[in-house]
Amino acid sequence: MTELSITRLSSTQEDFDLQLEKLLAWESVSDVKVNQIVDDILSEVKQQGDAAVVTYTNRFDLTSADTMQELELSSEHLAQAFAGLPEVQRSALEKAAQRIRHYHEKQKSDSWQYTEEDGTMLGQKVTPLDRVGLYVPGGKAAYPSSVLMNAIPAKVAGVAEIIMVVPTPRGELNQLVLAAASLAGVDRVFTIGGAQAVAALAYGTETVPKVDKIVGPGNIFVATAKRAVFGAVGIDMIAGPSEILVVCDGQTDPDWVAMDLFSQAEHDEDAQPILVTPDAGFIDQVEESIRKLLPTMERKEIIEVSLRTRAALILVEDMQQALEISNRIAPEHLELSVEDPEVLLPLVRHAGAIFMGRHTAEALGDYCAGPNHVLPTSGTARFSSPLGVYDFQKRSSLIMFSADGASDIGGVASVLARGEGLTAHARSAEYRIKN
Ligand code: HSO
Ligand code: ZN
Repeated sequence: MTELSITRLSSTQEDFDLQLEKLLAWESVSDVKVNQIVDDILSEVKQQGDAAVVTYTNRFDLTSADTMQELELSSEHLAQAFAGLPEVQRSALEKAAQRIRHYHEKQKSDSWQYTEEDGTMLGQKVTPLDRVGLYVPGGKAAYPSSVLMNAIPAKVAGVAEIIMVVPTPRGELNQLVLAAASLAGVDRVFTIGGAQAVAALAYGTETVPKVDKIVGPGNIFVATAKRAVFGAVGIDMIAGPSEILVVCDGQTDPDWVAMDLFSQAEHDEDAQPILVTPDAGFIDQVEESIRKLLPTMERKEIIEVSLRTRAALILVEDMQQALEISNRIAPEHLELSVEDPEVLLPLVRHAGAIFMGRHTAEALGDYCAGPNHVLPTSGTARFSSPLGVYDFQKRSSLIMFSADGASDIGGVASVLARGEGLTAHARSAEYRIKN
């Protein structure tokens, strides 16, 4: 452990920009071999439906199902998973779900319309998606919290049916995941995973209903399959490894900062924890804390790789510069670990979620603060937003002309249509022009 060396950068070093770029470089998933395998699975499921899903599930998840029915869990089964949890876990899940629901209620948008003087009405009608597929990974990344974070906004949006898929290697069920599904109001659960599950959701099979959008994280096969079916269905985003950027004034307990960095590092060897501070002594203190605390961590092997390969401790001249660098990185999670975070907030332009003040551990946001923990990664916070109710609602434009309105504006359409050489358009509009 004493070997651990974490990249240190200083904004005054000559090659700082280059080093920063290197640090952030991240290959998004795309692999020729994986693409080929996924394409084969997708087309087989498309053609053979249930039979292909059962075959692939038995092969990859080491199960022995004869029919797709055997791979579905009843709602009683889910309810029992919830009822069977220890009381502390049940009430923690309930409390988290309640806070997530309350927060997301605020995101709901309503239809609107306005009427012009001649009686013409224009507006926008908001409709929830009919059916959504929720992918939940098996194994080490099976997070009940992610079930809540994906399913609750869909429910709040008014989605009629949520179909969850979760692989169960060797038939092992994760009771907390099932309990969260029950609590969040997931309608049906199939114990399938991988590209075959994505295909079943995207195309539908005899048993698995075709959905309109697939959300939820997964491994490279799942991500590749989601990319491939995009268009046939909607998808949420292709998430990269977790990231945390802590901007600190040097006054926070270094143990807290070290643990906050660990909290995302423990997700994944590729996770990226970064500290930015104008206090050189504080960098030494945090590194001290890291050395002291790392051996005590259950996931120390994962954290160690993340720290060694993707972390950085960055020294800057002042807070202003700290925020400039943060904006360049556009981190998934930004902690403003300072006395008065409100002063810095106007300087923040790109971040998935902003955790304000020393007491706001990012981990609180992962579970129960209320906002969504599905956030843009790999710099995509420059142009995208947390998962939300709006991802499960769509909008239709409303147009209703009065006779006077159509007559009035018909001339404009006619002129533009003739300019485009589209005579049917022009005449269609002209029919509505009075005399
Ligand atoms: N930090 C993860 C979400 C999560 N954390 C789930 C714990 N459980 C998203 O970046
Ligand atoms: Zn997390």
